[in-house]
Amino acid sequence: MKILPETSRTLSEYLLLPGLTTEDCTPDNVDLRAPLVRHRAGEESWIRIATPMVSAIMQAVSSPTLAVALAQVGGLAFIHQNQRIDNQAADVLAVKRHKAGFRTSKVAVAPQTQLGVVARQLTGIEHGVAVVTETGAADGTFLGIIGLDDFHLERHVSETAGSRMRGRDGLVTAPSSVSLSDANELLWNHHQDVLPVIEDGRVVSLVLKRDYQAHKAFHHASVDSKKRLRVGAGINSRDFKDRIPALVEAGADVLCLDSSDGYSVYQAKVLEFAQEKYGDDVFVGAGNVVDGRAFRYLAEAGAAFVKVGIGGGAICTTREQKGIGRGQASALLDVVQARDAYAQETGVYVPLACDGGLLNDSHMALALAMGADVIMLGRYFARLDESPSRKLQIGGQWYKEYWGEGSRRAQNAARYGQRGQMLFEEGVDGYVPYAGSLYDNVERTRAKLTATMISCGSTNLRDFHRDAVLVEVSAESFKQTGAEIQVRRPAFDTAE
Ligand code: MZP
Repeated sequence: MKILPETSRTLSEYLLLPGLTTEDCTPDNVDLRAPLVRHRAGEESWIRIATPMVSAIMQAVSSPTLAVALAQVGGLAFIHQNQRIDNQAADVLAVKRHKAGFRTSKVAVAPQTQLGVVARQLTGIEHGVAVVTETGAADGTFLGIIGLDDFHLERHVSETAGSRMRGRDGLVTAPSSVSLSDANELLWNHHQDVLPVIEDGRVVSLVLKRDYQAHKAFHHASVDSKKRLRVGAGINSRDFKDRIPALVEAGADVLCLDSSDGYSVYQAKVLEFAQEKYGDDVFVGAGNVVDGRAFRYLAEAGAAFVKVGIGGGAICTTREQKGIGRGQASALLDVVQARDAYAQETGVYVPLACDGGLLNDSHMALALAMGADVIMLGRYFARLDESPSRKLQIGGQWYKEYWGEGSRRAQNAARYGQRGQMLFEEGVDGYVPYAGSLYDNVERTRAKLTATMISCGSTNLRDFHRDAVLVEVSAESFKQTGAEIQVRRPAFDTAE
């Protein structure tokens, strides 16, 4: 037994000191691009993303809809592996086949939904229309469209979506094979503001006239050499011999082992399999780890990137259940040191994803300053319209469901199984406050990260890693930060 001569510290225990802000440090000059997969140190990574944010490999987080939205704003989602291989491959394919100009993010309501509820659901939704379906779920049978212009809240207060919607019989729709230019043609010819694209009686996407007018372009989009959106996918160390080929075939850009504890020979075996079968054509990330030994083991086994973090996730109870974990800051600082030493020795840079327990945007800035290349987030994305979980109202507030992969609900035996079954839980099943659209949230987070880097005098993440100066925060400083004040709720929280 050995006890490390250090205290396990969280990200909240650090602050950044401002650096010299020069004329170069303008928002337009700040480059948030991050490497995602291993490469020669000092050179560019094969896969770089313009927004250093990736989504957690979780049922409640990474759906194709979220993956499309996140890739559009420059991040990357990892479609979760806690599902049948063919279903996961179909999710990956859906993202790779996504067509620009077709919005997959939809608000859906049932015909019996009260208009007051429809109005609240649409508040803050930039495109302002909801799909009416038989079940009220986005993939239910399509009945019509309803937007804020279709009703007057006071006049129609007691009416329902079904009574005010534009029914499917009166609407021009298009099949999923329609091209964007044909879709726009239909919109203009039929004086419609929205065109539902239908497959098997269900809406698969919407084309909006206002997108055409706004020439909506995603300047940071994560795209491959064929301009298709990029997407990642989770794998496990059990069915990898079947899952990896199916995901590669579907077009996944990068894979990642999904495990709470990645320091194992099982991960090395998966990496070896991928290396033997695909050489350098397939990238497989590994983890999670919390120290330099584990990083080196996975880097030497060929990991494309390594994920850092055990026990910090918002829904995680691993520390209570198994006594395993490490404060995210201590884990990250240790692994960053090992990553840099490995790069120095071998000339190979293995990027790091800081995964779990980031409670606010400043934690992302701190993690990037400490040396993380990208941030993996679960709770952050679960709160948004694009996540696959249900949105519901509790005590007048809107929430979205969020459950851990170690919870009974997820039944993720490949990640958490004890002898192939789940004998105890390592995660909880709960709700997180609803926070609106991914597009708005990521834009705001990007603005905050940019502002932090400007204050610290850095215009790119490499300089930020090198030049950031951090201090530990005393318990007294914590108290001061928490001075009692009744804070006015920000407008975007009260929108619902
Ligand atoms: P967070 O962003 O919600 O704080 O954390 C997300 C991360 O928590 C995931 O990427 C994963 O590593 C981890 N996770 C997922 N499920 C559990 C669990 O049930 C968990 N214990 O710890």
